[in-house]
Amino acid sequence: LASKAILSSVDLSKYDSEQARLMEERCILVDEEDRALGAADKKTCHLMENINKGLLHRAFSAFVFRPSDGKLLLQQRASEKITFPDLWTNTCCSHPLDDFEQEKVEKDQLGVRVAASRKLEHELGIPQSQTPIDRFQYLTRIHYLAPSNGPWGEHEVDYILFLTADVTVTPNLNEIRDYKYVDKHQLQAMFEDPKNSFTPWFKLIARDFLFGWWDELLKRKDANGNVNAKSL
Ligand code: DMA
Ligand code: MN
Repeated sequence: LASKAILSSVDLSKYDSEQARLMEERCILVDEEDRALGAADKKTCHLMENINKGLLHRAFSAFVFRPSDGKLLLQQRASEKITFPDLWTNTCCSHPLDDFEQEKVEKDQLGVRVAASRKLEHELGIPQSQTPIDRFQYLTRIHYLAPSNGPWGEHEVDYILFLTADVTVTPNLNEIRDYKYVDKHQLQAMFEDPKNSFTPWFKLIARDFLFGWWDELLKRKDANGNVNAKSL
């Protein structure tokens, strides 16, 4: 599959320069069983032209919940994002990178945990000390494909990670426009309001998994009455 991917001539100069630079990151290519096959740059991985030939890479979707009330932290993607700009989505998504040795480690999902902690800091300014990698709860991985705007799209094996933690958010405005904490009813109301648009993976995860897991999370409270994803 990797050998069939072509280096496309799509011109990134009309996009935000920082987001264009980040397209040089190297994603981990995988097969449908999530076996690592090598690496390719983020631009190559996110062109529908290559995705339609079967190019698939590894990703994570992190969901951060506030311990005191179990609310989920959402973000709205910045207009500068090349793929899926301006859409509301879960706390943070990105890719473990071939650029970092630790992020390639598969044992106990170490690679995606390390990547999640790194990107929660990069996108939301959450200090990594507030997102220790052993506190992420791995739930499952999903294989999905979704076109975005223009030539872009996603085709990923996506690891779903929950973290219940008090976090300090200092948004990186090149990555996120807005953020908010919601309970289940507030999220449901957001989904029902046609003024809001959401990423396809967040809609899929919400429909198939999130609401059920969230109920479980809210049932598991520690002695202080705080919810705790670690016990799921
Ligand atoms: C990619 O997210 C990962 C998923 C699960 C869609 P992203 O586009 O936010 O990645 P990045 O922030 O690295 O551009
Ligand atoms: Mn991706």
